[in-house]
Amino acid sequence: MEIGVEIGVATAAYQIEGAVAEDGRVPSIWDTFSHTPGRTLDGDTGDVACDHYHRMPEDVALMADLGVDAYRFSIAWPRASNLDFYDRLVDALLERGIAPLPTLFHWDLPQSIEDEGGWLSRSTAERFAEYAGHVADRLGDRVRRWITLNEPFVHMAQGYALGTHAPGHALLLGALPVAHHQLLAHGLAVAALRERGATQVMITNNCSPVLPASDDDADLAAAAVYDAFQNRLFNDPVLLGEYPDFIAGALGDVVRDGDLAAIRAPLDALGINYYNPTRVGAPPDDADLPFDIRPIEGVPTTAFGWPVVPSGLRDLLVGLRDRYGAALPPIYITENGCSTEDGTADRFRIDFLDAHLRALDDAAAAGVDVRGYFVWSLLDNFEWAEGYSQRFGLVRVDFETGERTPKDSYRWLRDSIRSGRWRR
Ligand code: IFM
Repeated sequence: MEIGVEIGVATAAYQIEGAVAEDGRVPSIWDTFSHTPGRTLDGDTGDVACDHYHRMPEDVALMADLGVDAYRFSIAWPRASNLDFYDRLVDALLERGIAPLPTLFHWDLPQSIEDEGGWLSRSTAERFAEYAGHVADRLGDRVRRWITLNEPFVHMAQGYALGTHAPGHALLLGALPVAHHQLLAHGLAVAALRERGATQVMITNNCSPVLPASDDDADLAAAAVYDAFQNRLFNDPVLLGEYPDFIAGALGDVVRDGDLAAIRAPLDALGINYYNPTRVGAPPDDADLPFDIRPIEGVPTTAFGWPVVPSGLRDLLVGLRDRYGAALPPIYITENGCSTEDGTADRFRIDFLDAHLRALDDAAAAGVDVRGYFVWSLLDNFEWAEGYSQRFGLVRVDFETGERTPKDSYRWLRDSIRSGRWRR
């Protein structure tokens, strides 16, 4: 099998760094949320996490030994006043021949910006573009590839619609302005990054093939609505310059003249995070939302209980190609992976990754332009509201001592990279 893609690993700042009060870092919404009783499992916080902030050289050495081409990490907006850590990280990666692929926003909004309205406020989009320019001013001599936002759908849905993530608002459909302001932030940041020499800019959307619960009209209609929220709300404006019809109507005058042109700034690639398909049916009469998520039966599940459907990755990518046609840029799978039980004998993860890489190969064979695949994640880490209970790493982390122990999947990936299996 020869899919010929760049192979990498992915992480995010709040999930691994720790050092939340060091070197000028200001509080983020995740500091506030995780320190609020009842918000995260067992009250876990990212205060220390994997202590990557102090153990970065060791983690870069792990990546070098793994043999990855690239490392997708995120820059903490709360560290904007002192980017020295990322300066050192970028240098360490380049010394080891690993291409840096930073994401500028992976959910850790500075609390001070949330206090002024967060993503409900249009001004946050402008502030994000300034921050993007500031980071590129510092790192842009060595970093030419950027991801603007990670999974803006999840940040809107869990952070502002359901309240299960920071900042913890439960506004249901009232959260929709968060989508537009994140998209506007993306568009303005693309311009700021290009002005500073960026050669590859993308956004990372998490997408999920939607499986209607039945052929009934009501289930089909609910599935189409869900598809519009998860798969089209953030892809249509970026790729086509328009919102799905009913969402455009709901957004009303949140969208101003010129916004969609900014949001549609040409992209060099689209980042896609894939974990599983979603089965959707019609909601009960008294439901708050216009769809109902149902379990997918008869397939294995991860430790998180997520269904394992590798063919969904191929179906998703072929579906995107069919939907967007020539408007679809090359694709990077910027996250794919699974949580497993604690331990280093993780045959489950090896089988998961192998099956998904085969599905990627199938998508490439079907004509989808796939350029990269990033495993989520290098390290076991802070899994948001689930705290440290869900382990996604190729490398086990002992959260008491910080000790790293490569798992079987790490050795499998290393061997498969060394064998040239994924090279053109
Ligand atoms: O840990 C998260 C990551 O932050 C975003 N994508 C999904 C991962 C697993 O839930």
